[in-house]
Amino acid sequence: MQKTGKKTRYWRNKRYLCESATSSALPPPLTPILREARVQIMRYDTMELDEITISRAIVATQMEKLLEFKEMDVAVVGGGPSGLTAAALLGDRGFRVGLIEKKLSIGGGMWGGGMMFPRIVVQEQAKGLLERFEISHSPYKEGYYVAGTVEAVSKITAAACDAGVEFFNLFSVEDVMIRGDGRLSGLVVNWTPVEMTGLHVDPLTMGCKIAVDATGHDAVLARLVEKKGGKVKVRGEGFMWADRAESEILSHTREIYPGLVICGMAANAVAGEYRMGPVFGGMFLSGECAASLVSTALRR
Ligand code: 48F
Repeated sequence: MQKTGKKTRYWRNKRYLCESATSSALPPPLTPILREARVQIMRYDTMELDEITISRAIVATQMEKLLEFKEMDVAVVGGGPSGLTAAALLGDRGFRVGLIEKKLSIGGGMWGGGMMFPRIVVQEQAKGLLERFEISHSPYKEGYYVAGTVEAVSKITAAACDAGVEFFNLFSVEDVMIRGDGRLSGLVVNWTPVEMTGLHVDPLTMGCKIAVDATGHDAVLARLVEKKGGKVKVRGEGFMWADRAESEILSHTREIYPGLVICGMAANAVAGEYRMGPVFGGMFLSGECAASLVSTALRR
């Protein structure tokens, strides 16, 4: 007799269930599990979905969030490892934090690991943050830990969600608001597709008490302030020198302009510091450091 595997039986039952649910002929007797599944299908059959309600639900709730975050405590720009860490830790401390990310997905340079091998290396000093976000990691050599990029992005993002951080993806920051008091007080944003297509569409603004530039190698906010005459100098990043770049990053994580804290690779780019490649401990620690600086400034 031919043996039937678990998988084959599952699919045979599923096909039978679907066919019997739609067939007008009397089906053969159902097993208790199939009977229960069929009851569930019948129950959903009685619920009619309305397309307009679906659209209303999306537009109404998102508009509410947008209005709520028109004036936030902290705007973190860039959802890479440093921005995500800063946002999650600030949300945990009870601040209203919005994370603005120009791409569709959050995670920045973490997804790509090293040359598309989806692994990141984290050194001993940042092991505590891997543990805090419950990212599984294995030791490779003394002081070197390896983690999967998908898990790393997912777990820090989940921590940020749990901490109440609101995400505005596909939003591109194109300018900053600086008024007479010489303090950064908000961001000028537009839809990324508008930026990509070069359409002539005026942007909108989002107010914040403090902004974190976590835009990576481009150091977007710092460059904007520099370009428009704020007293900021972006020196541009140097060659690859992982040890030096990682050990100096915390000294470059600071408030570079009133209301603007810089972290992650952007901090090294502003300082003219070296780059480090796919070792990510410095990014996590810089995000943590930015969160402490912001929270001290806001509690002052
Ligand atoms: O580049 P990114 O991951 O920055 P990071 O947190 O980490 C750097 C590492 O990934 C890696 C490295 C370390 O080992 O060298 O490169 O410093 O994430 C920056 C995020 O900012 C977004 C961008 O899409 C990315 O997800 N971003 C850049 N410009 C804008 C922006 C903008 N104008 N508006 C909104 N988001």
